[in-house]
Amino acid sequence: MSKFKVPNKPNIYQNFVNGSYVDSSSNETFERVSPGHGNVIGKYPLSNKKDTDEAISVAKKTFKSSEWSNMAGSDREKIIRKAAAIIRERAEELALIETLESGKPISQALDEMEWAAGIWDYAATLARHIAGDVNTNVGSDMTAMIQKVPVGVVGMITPWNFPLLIISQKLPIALAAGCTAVIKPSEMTPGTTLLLGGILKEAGLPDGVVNILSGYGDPVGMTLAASEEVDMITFTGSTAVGKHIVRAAANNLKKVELELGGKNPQIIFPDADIDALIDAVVFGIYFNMGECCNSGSRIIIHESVAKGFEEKVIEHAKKVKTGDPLDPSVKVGAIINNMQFDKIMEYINSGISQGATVKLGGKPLDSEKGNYIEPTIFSDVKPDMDIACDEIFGPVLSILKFKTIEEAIEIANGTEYGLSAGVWTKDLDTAMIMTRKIEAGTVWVNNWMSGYPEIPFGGMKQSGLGRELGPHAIDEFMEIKSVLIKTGATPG
Ligand code: TXE
Repeated sequence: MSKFKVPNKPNIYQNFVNGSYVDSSSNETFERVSPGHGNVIGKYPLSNKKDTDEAISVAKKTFKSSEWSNMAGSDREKIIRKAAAIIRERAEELALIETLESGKPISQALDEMEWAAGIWDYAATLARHIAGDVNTNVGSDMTAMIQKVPVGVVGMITPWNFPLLIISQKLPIALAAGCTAVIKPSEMTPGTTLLLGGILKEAGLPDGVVNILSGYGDPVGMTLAASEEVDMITFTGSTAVGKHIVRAAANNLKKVELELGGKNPQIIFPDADIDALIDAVVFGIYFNMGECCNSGSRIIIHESVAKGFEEKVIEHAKKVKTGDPLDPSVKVGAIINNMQFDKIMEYINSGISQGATVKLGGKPLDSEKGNYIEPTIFSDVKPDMDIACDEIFGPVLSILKFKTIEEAIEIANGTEYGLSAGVWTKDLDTAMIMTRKIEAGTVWVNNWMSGYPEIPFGGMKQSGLGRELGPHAIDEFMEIKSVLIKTGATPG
C-alpha cells in the first residue's frame, strides 16, 4: 500500500510577489483536477495582466537596487545551496503535489526532486565562478576589461511535464548570474513552483528577487513575453508557443532562450547488443507517460535485426505497470488532461489509418478512473507517416527500418526537430559517423537519457534556441560589457 494518498481537500495556493504570498488582484482562482483520480486537488490565483505588470515592476525595481547582483558570489552560492537542501527535505511533499497535478508515477516524481535539487547544488557553484577577462594586448596605453553582467529581469514560462525540474534548469542559474525573475508555471501544475517562493525565502533570498504567478498563457505568459521591462525570456513548451514568444519578444528585442519539442530517434545497428538496450528503449519511450521532450519515440533499426528486436521490446513493454500514479510500482501513470489524451488517441488512429501495425496497446486503459492509455507499439512505420514526424507526447513507440547508414541518417534527420538522438552500435567508426551527422543537441551512444547538471542540454533546428545546464548556461543570463580604460602609455 502506498503511503501517498489523494488529500481530502484541495491545497490552496497564493502567488509569491515581493517576498510575500498574495492573492490575485481580482481574488479569482482556478482549480486543478487530478488526471489520475478525478479529484480537485489544488486552487490557485487566476492572475491577470495587472498582477503580471506589478510583479514585473517589483522584479525591475529589485534588479535596479543591485542588492542581489552586488552580493558576493559566495553569498549567492549559500542561498542557492540552502534552497537545494530544503527541496530535498520537502521532497515527498513536493513529489506528491506533482503526481496529483500531472499524473506522473510517484517514484518518478521523487527522482525528479533529487535531480532538481542537484541542479540547485550545481548552480550554487556557478555563482562563485563568474569572472570576465582582461586584455592588455591592444596598446600600451589601453587596458580592456571584458565584464560579465546579469541580463536583468528574466521572465520564465514553464510546462507541466516536469514542473519543478524545468524551473530548476532555469531559475538557480539565473540567480547565480545575479538576475531577478518573474515566473509563470503551467496552469496545469503550478503547485510546486508556487511553493518554491517560500523555499527561497526560507533559504534567505531577498524579497523581490523571485516573483511567481499562477495563471494562463494569455494573459500572464504573453505579458511577460511582450513586456519592455523584461530583459530576457526563457521558455519550455511547444514549438508553436515558442514561435509566439519570439514574435512578442521582438517588442524590446529581449534575449530569448527556448526548450521546445522533440521527435527523437534511436538508431540501432545490427551489431548492437539488443538484450542490453531493450530496457533503455522501454524506459526511453514510457518514462513520464512519453510526455517528455527527450522521449525516444522513433526506433530506426536495421532490417536484419528488426524482427528479433520487436519481439523483445513487446515482451518488455507488456511488463510495464500502468495505472494509479500513487502506486509506487506503477511506471506509466495518467495523461495530463483530456486534450492531450484526445491528441494521443488521434495519433494512434492516424497510425492505423496510414498503414502502420499496432503490435501492443493502442487503446485507453479502462480499468482505471482517469486518463490512461496503454503502452503502445507500432511497427511498419514509414518516415512520412504522422506518427513518425510529429511529437505525440504520449506512450507511443514507432518502429522504422533502414538498410544503409545513409538511409538511417536521412530518416533520423527527417523531422523539424533536433533535440536528442541515440545510437546503438559496438563499432567506433559507425558511432563517430553518426554523432557527426545527426542534427541534435544531444547524442547518446549506447545509452539513453543520461543527463548531468554539468552537461549542456538543448535543441537544434525547431527544438530550441540556446542551452540550459553546463558551465556555459550562466552566459545565457549575462551580457558582456567591454570597458576600455585609457591611461598614459607604458614606457619601454
Ligand atoms: O504546451 P504550451 P501545452 C509540447 C507537447 C504537447 C504540446 C502542448 O507536444 O503536446 O506541447 O502542450 C504557456 N504566450 N510540449 O499546450 O501551450 C502555458 O501556459 C506565453 C513540449 O501545455 O506550449 C505553459 O505555461 N505563454 C514541452 C507553457 O506556455 C504561453 C513541454 C507551455 O504551454 C502561451 C510541454 C502564450 N501565447 C509541452 N500559450 C517540452 N519541450 O518538454 C501557452 N503558454
